[in-house]
Amino acid sequence: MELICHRVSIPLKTPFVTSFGAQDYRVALVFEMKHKGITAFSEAVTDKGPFYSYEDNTTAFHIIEAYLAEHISDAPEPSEFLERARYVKGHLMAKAALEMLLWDYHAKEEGTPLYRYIGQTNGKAQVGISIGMATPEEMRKQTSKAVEMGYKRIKVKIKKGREEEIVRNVRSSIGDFPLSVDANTDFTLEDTDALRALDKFNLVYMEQPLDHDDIIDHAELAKRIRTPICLDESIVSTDRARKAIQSKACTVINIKPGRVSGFSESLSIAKMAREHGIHTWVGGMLETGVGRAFNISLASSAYIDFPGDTSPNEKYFEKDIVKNPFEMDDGFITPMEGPGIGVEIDRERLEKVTIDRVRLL
Ligand code: OSB
Ligand code: MG
Repeated sequence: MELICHRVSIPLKTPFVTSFGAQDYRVALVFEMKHKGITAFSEAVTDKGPFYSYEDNTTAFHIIEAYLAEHISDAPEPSEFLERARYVKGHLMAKAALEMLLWDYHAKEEGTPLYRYIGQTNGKAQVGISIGMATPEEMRKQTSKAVEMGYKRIKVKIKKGREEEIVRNVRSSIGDFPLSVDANTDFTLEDTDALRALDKFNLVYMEQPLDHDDIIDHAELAKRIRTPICLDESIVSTDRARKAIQSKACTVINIKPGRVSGFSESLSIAKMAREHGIHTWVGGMLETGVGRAFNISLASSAYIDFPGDTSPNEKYFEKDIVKNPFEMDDGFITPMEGPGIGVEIDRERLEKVTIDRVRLL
């Protein structure tokens, strides 16, 4: 067994601005595992700093190196790895990176594309776009271009104090096209009036308005406003999703496999949500082609019913680390047909963007 962590830094085409800051590079941990003639890949969704959640690249690397890597040395099934890793509390993004590496490995071992390996599939993913904050002119331009390109839903980032101006501007640019907003935890219940003022824009949902680990206040907010609530940061497990659904804190869930300890938990959240009539979609974290391939495989699952934040690679990077980027056709992306995630690593490009590389096993 060989396990390598490549830390890469790739410039984004345009800086991505959210309520928690502006990002102009994607700094990612890409994992490569070689075992019994099979090479598997995965990517941690962490980035440079703990701004989306408390994990970042440094904590994820530390947890993986010190506590997790040894548990994949015999390439166990993903569920077996999670069982072995249960003694490590939290650090779900670190766990997800290795859990997904094992899904790619086992799908490749079977010679099956990951999107089929995980079970019932629609065969393709419905695609939406996540657009960062920018000047009003720029946001009008980007959102109307997204409609023309065939995206099935547009989400725009908002922050406290700019929410109404942003939504009014974008609404007037795209008419009644499906639109959502993502606050990335910028508000509190004291901002109820400001959030209620968005009701008139007929949003498909409002994503994570309140604190990153909150359920109770979201349930209260849901009673006070008409816009449906979608939870992202707050949903870290099936158990947390169950609590959110029971307390009526949300009617939509953004599933990011990299946030919830991987594919096993993602599928379990999606199945439970569908049983309760809760909508699900697959989010993104500006992943390279490696993480993107996982997201698109999951987004094509029959248990996912809403368009995700899974744009083609070219939205993010001039040149990705994969040779076979995704293309969008009529608002859909088809997962790769090769075994596992099906991406071919561009070794020359990977070499160029690598900051450092550590062999862990
Ligand atoms: O909250 O969904 C989010 C990007 C980085 C961190 C958090 C989020 C996002 C996005 C972009 O919205 C989704 C993507 O296009 O990858
Ligand atoms: Mg979000």
